[in-house]
Amino acid sequence: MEYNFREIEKKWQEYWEKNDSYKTGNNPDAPKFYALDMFPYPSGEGIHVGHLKGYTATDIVSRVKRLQGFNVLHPMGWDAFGLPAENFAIKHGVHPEITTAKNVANIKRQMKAAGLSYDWDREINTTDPEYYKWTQWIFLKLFENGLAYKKLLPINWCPSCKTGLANEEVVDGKCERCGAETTKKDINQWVLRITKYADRLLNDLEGIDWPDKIKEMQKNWIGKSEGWQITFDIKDSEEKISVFTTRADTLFGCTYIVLAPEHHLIEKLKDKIKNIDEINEYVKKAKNKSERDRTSEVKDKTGVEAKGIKAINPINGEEIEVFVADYVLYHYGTGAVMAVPAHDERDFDFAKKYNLEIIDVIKPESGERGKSAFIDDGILFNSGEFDGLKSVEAREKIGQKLGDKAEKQINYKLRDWVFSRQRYWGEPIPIIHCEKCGMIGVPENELPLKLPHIDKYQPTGTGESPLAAIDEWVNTKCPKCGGPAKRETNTMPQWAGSCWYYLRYLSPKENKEIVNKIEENKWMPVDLYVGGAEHAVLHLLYARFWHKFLFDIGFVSTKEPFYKLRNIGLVLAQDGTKMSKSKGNVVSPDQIYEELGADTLRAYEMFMGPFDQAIGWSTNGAKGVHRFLNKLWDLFIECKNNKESSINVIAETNKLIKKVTEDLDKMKFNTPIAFFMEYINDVSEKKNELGIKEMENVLILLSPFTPHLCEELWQILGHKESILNEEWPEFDPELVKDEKVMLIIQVNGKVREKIEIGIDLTKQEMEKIALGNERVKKWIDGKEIKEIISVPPKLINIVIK
Ligand code: ANZ
Ligand code: ZN
Repeated sequence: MEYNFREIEKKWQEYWEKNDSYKTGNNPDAPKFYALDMFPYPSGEGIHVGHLKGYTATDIVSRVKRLQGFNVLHPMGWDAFGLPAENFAIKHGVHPEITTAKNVANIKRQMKAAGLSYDWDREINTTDPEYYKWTQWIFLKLFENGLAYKKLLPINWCPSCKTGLANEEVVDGKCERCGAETTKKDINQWVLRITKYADRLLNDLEGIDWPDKIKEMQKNWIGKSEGWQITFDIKDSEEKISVFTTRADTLFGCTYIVLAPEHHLIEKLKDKIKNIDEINEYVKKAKNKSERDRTSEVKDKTGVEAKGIKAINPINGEEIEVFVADYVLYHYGTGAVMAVPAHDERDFDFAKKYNLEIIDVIKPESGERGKSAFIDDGILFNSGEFDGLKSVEAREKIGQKLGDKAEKQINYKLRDWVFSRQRYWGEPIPIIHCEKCGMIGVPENELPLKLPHIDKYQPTGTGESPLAAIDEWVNTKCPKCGGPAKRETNTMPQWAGSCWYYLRYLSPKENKEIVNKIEENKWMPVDLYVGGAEHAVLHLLYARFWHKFLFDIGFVSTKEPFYKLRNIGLVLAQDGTKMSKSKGNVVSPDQIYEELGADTLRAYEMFMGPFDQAIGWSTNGAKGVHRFLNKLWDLFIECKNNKESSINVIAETNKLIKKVTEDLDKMKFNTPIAFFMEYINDVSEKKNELGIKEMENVLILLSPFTPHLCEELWQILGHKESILNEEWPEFDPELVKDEKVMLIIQVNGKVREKIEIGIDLTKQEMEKIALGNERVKKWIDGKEIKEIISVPPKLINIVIK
């Protein structure tokens, strides 16, 4: 018979709620543990089983830590501003305020039904004015410190979302949100100076326990590269061309220069350039192309020679041609490149296409070079006095030799963060534009600057947000001179609220400072942060930036916000593809709660496989876990009046404690379930040997995975108090030792080998070990085995002809 999970789960959820069971711990003598989930945006579809995989894992860790005596902070909230919420509202024709509230209520219900142990007293919502007051406050601080500035920039524009985007939000040339191809648009933008933190964002990755993959992605995104800026004179001109190169060692192989189409020298040299009309035509076309098209490895490289001008290679005085080509980007380095076709692939393709000279100057230290560009470091030749030097050394020497024509330089790929959006559903940027005084921050005591409630919140597409149309809101007084002034009408991007939410949980009602200092000292940093890998160079980079800024101005005490990060592997659909609404293959937790129960869902999601791997959902797999829970239920009910366990069961239980504890420490959630299954199978064979103490220990161990079932059985075993008040069991080291014996292997009665084996090996296992043993093989190889006499666990005699 099935245990009545529907009734049991409801009963305990009500009990926990009524008893405030998951209040944040405040025992002054206990160590702390801050377990954080990436908070969801309140989508109308609710959460799916993929979300729950992550939430269950942090829930298990939180429950284990509580049982181990930690004060645990395990909060949840809503990332409710931004495009997803707004797009949902537009699609359904209901104001985002209303849909957001409705969706929050639904997801909260789903979370409670999963038995997640959040402290709901600390619930936060990024759209709550009392919350975004502080988001705006951080913006003001950034502004005061020169880290927020407004600039006319050609930025990425999504024609479908009708807003500007940050570089991080453009993936392969497409809008990260809606997948539309992005274009460029010149807009006056708020930009945050994240580049000032590039070095620290890079170096501090060292001290945090994050997956290598994510660290690598951040490193590449920051893209630090060290090289030289080299100046080329222009023949018969005062103008000069500076290039950035990481390969100064290849300077003798430089056969032409390439300028980005946007390069300012084109305008300056226009009288000298004989084919200026052709160049201008090319420049116009290039400006409309996306960065992706321009830098694509596979696309044909195009360009035009600037006829009539020559550059002079500073190392040997050679006159070389100058091209304008769009594979060189204006916003990287100096916007100009010294082309070395023999050793750079893009230059090689270009030189081949336009029949330009290719001079080899680097050869491999050993072996032959291939036919196309040889891009590795090697040994110099064709390079005058530098011949024979290795690349690394040559870069330094050539750079030095150039004197004031070369300067060491460090470049970053990271760009400043384009921070304003032309959309309604976001935090208003708290700035006032006054004709006399310029840009003035809204005075702190006037925060929050509330987002006005309007009915026409659809994006305009004009490059201005819908707020620009509300005259009463836009027109205001200058806080400095009192004269007429206008409000900034751009809003913040959806990443703003999530940049600091982990701090708000520490003092969710605080209204005097961004975070209460005592609480901050007590809880930071986050000990475990779990979420999807898709945030690698978005949220996870932005939040580190803001945190470092708050550290600099003295509001947080740690350099990094998230000490340990783990990524959730996707839960795929049954057929191994991504779950998506359009394919109709999304598994809703609601349906599983109803059919198999929340405990089964939790345990199954952990059992699916290693936590960080993408694995397909299997309803049969979930049913298998359900059968296991039923089996455990039946067994414990049957044994509830047993007294003491046999020594064997006690030893087995101790081993279980050890294995489960150790694997949970390593964030392994699948193997513990397998251990429980093995254990229950074993003791089912010897029911009268299973005593009360061992059942209790098993229930405590299992309770983080299946809290409802364990509470119920705990009560059935006669306890009045909740299992949450128990302590995590410890094992007796004496009882978990794997016993070993000496196995003697004979061949025709003569001892040929002695080895240690586990005491509980079967006869077949013993024989396999004996026959596979190298020493033994020498005696039996090529011989016919007549008989094997085994006396487990100590003796084997192999009889040969
Ligand atoms: C000469 C050279 C020779 C280069 C060679 C490479 C290999 P990272 O590591 O990405 O910093 N470069 C510089 N500025 C550029 C721009 N604005 N657009 C496109 N390419 C640019 O790469 C630095 C290298 O990228 C530089 O070193 C430069 O080409 C190119 F055998 O200079 B190199
Ligand atoms: Zn003014």
